[in-house]
Amino acid sequence: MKRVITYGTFDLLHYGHINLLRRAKEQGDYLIVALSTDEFNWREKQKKCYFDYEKRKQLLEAIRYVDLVIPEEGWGQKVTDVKEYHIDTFVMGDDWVGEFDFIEEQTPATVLYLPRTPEVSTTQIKSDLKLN
Ligand code: C2G
Repeated sequence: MKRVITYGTFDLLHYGHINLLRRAKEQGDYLIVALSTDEFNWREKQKKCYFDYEKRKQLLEAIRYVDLVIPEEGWGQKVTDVKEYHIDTFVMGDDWVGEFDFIEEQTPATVLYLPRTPEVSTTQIKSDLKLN
């Protein structure tokens, strides 16, 4: 069984996220999503989510491509996660290109950056909604 992991906030879930999750699942048989906790988002990304962690987790668990959702509580957990869950492929959108190459040096996993869906983002959705 080929195991894949990806990380993110996934607030205001949209088709860009779904495109990423679909392609991540195509890399294997089992997809784990490490979902940023509210505390991590605020402390490390200065992001205040519209939906809290439990709601964002509930939405992700309803997606056919997603097999398991675990909390992302800090930047430093990725190597441990990859080893603990016996991950074969670590996937992120290419806005992160290069940022996680160390995973290949420190674990047996392959790192794959996938093209983002260009025209949609949670930030854009929030800004558009303010205008209407
Ligand atoms: N994404 C995408 N296309 C978009 C928007 C997002 O492919 N239009 C991808 C991102 O590249 C990322 C994933 O969807 O791989 C989740 O996006 P975010 O929720 O914005 O995640 P981010 O805040 O970048 O957190 O430790 C890593 C961080 O937790 C990633």
